[in-house]
Amino acid sequence: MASVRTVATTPYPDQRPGTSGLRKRVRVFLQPNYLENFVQAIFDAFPERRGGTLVLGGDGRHHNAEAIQVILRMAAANGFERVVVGRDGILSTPAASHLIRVRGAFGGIILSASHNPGGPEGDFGVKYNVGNGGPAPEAVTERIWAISRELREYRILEAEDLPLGRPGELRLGPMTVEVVDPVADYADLMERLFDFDRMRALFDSGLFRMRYDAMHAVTGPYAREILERRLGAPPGTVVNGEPLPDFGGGHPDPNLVHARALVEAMHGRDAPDFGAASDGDGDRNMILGRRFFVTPSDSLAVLAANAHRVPGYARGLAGVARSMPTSRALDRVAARLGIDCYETPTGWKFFGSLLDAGRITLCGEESFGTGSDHVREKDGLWAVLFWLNLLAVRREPVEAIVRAHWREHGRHYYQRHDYEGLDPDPAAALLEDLRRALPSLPGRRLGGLEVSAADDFAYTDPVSGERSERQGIRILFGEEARAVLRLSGTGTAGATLRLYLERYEPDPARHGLDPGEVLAPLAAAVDAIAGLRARLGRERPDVVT
Ligand code: G16
Repeated sequence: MASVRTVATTPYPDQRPGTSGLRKRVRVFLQPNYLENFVQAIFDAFPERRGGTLVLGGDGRHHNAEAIQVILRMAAANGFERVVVGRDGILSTPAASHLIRVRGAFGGIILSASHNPGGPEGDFGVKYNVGNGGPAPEAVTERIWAISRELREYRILEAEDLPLGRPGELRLGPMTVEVVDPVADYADLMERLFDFDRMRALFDSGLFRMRYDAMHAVTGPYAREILERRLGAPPGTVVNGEPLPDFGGGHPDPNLVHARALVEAMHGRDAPDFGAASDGDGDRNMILGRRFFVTPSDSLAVLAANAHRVPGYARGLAGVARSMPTSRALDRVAARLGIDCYETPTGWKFFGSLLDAGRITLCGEESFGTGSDHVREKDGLWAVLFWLNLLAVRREPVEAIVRAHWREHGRHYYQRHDYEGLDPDPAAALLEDLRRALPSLPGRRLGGLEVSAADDFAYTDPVSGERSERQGIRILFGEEARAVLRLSGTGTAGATLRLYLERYEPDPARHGLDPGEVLAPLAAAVDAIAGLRARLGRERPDVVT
């Protein structure tokens, strides 16, 4: 009979979850009891967990397999009755969210550092999702952090590793471990939302080619099942489809910089019609047409404007939401549709209450995240299938669809500039000084535009009443332009300062300009106020997306 061991431990001071769970270098997680402490803090935050079901899985990165075994043994020692775990410990983030919901689980633990690199020198992470399938809200993550700082012991079952390679039920002490196919339920859900017959016909026509880059991360098996098997796309449509613990040495972040091979293929002589990619844990997406990049903000707006063409959303949208730094292209669509558009702080967790209350159907972020009320996480492959459904209905190139959208609604030129690996103190001081200067900005002319308002974004959740402050500095130039500055909450090395630039252009004759050129005066104006280059000692951003 397996016995429970109570192990004495010392707290770690640095286990405060960030924008999306606890993310650290693998070597940080390898410190004695580091993982165990955090998992025990999660469990202790929920005394009512006893007898409940936990969903468990991760993106397969380095340390995933070992951590899954530890968490299983700890769940058995902490009163869970059942753990539903993906085969080999694998689940994409959206698939985990779906499983939590369909199983009525108490919650779920997802092991991932999302788009951050993996491998022994890379990153690892632990996220806790609550019973609605979404990331734990801030009140919960703060409670977990408080418990972690006082933690003196954790409980674990003494037992051998379980074989997780085949679906079926296993026993672990008093607990049942149910190993499930990570793909099946999720693929069925996609089949209910989208018009698979029409999408199949698009591939069958022989007039359409697609390239999906799984970046050697978790979505490979999902994309192969859905695109190549259920929709009949030719084999080879999915590239880099084998999940690898180090993502093949790549940086599984689907953007113009890190998904370079896909971007080059989409600009090549024989480019496919549609290109897409997803990230480490499958919740991000990038959408490309032939020689054409769709910004995540535009993608969200286009999906909202076209939702009525897709079966799962044909009944109309209850409302929509975007994170504050995301461009305001979505707001224009919402105004046209006569529905509400909510502006939330960065972090998917802020959409959960709006989705649960039925106030919104679609939501998204500039950080390559788009989703809907089908789960409570952003969903990379879902966004790709939404686009594919749209292409199958409209039978027009991606670029034509986006340009038509701009003609109708105007174009929001948009860029995000990331300054990475900064010394945290000067970066924080820069924002602090800017915060102090905010009252003096309105009325000033900068880069040919007049500042209409400047503030530090604060949000009160309209459903829960929860208040979140200091969520990013906004410098507004009326409807015409906007600059936002904030520190990232997902980095693991130093600080990352993000500058988000947006400029609205209603005139279709001016929709073909280079975003970098359109936004350069705004970037220079921000530099003049905040002193980015001088104070950060950087000539230019490390990544522009
Ligand atoms: C996470 C969050 C997103 C957020 C993104 C960037 O995504 O879930 O809501 O927009 O990080 O956050 P930050 O700007 O603070 O780095 P993911 O895909 O990394 O889980």
